[in-house]
Amino acid sequence: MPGLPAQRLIPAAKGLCIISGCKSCFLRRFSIQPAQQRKIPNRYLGQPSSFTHPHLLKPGEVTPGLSQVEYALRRHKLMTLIKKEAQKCSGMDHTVILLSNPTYYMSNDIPYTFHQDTNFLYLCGFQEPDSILVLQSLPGEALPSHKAMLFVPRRDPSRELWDGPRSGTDGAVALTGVDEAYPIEEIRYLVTKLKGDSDMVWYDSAKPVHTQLHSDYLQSLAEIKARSKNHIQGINHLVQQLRMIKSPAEIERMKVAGRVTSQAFIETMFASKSPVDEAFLYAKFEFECRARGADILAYPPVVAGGNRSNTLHYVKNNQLIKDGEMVLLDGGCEFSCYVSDITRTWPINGRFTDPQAELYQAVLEIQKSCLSLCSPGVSLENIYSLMLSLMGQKLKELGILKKSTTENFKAVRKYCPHHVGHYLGMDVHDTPDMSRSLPLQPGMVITIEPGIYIPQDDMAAPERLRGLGVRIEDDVVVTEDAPLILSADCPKEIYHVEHICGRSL
Ligand SMILES: [Mn+2]
Repeated sequence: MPGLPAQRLIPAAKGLCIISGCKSCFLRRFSIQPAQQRKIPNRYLGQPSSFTHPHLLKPGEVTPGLSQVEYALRRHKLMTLIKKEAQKCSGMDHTVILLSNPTYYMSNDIPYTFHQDTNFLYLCGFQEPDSILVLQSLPGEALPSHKAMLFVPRRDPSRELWDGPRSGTDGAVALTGVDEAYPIEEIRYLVTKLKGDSDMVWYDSAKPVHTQLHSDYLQSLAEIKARSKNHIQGINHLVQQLRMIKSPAEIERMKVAGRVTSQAFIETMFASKSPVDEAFLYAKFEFECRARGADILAYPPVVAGGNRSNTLHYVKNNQLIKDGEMVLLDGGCEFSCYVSDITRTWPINGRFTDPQAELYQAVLEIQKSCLSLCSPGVSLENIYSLMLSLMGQKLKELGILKKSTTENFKAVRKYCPHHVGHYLGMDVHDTPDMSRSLPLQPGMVITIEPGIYIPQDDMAAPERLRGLGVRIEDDVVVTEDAPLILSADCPKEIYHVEHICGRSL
């Protein structure tokens, strides 16, 4: 926490370290730090800071747009949830353990671009691999009072020569605002202490995100705790519960991601020509996102021309799109930890044929009806049911299904095998363990993405529609009033799409 009184750093124990119980450790770890030492160091850290990247972060921000106070509040809310869950185990001390991601390698010693585990990132904003966040209830104080600690890689000039600067313990504290930080190896002192019976450990031992850190430090703890009933519990579902509802600062981040992606779509539509390689549109879309400040694409985009749009996760993106065909582009970017996920389908030569326009308009009308339902109290499952029944009607009007099939959802699902949407946030399929039956609440962000897919070889469908696939996807914030469409700048009316594409002809 910023501005946390320095005295809070002194443990209640009488001159002994609460982790290992040793006096030298206490002197080193819990000495009162003058406030200025918690200022951002005047040098490069393992991630952008307001000192090195003033164009990205303001003073007091951990990641762009998100302050130390915001992160501290998230940790406080998590401990409040734990308090509710843990009522039956009164008198116990609670410790939350979250692991960062490891570095993944493309080959030998060539790393992929590092991407942080989003639960870990959500709670501290620290962007380095091989780190652990620990939240520990304070002895003698009621939850949610706690101490936040980061265990991070030591500074190491020989490694930093290759990988770039590390934040170190002082940088980690100053940057994130956690109470304390230690070199990663020192987690073993904490683990030893936690083996006792009065400690409840909140840790996802069944599926650790960093298997090396787990086996080096936490496996024995997880095994001991698993034997004593109720002494270890998963934490993932509680973090996801918090992540479902976005704060105003998070919504602001997502607005930027939606706006940037919409602009990238417009530029990509504008650059459409026939014939064109799917790879060209892929590269154009990525360039336009990153040129506007996006960190990376949020997922491998689908750039599917013609009949390939009927392969839902088509990501090869290596075929030529011919004159007269449509392209379906499902793409999004990550902009300072938050993502977008938008789909548009457009004619590559700038003009819809009659059958293309017929199918496109049907999907657009279904999509708009679904959007109008995005209000508090309605669930994604409710919207899905509406989508299936509207789609049944449209498929009959198009001559694809023979009879009105408002109840025959199985036949409809053949033409739209996926759900109407999902939660969106730091991950594309955000908070995946949260049920889609939950009533929507203000602050939730979802996608609405109906599609109708008619494969080339579907002899049951009218010939004019075979080989066409259309999906239209927007990102939506649920509010007390009308839903806020984050991708509103991305054209989707037929006249608008033709206007944008036509500019390049
Ligand atoms: Mn989606």
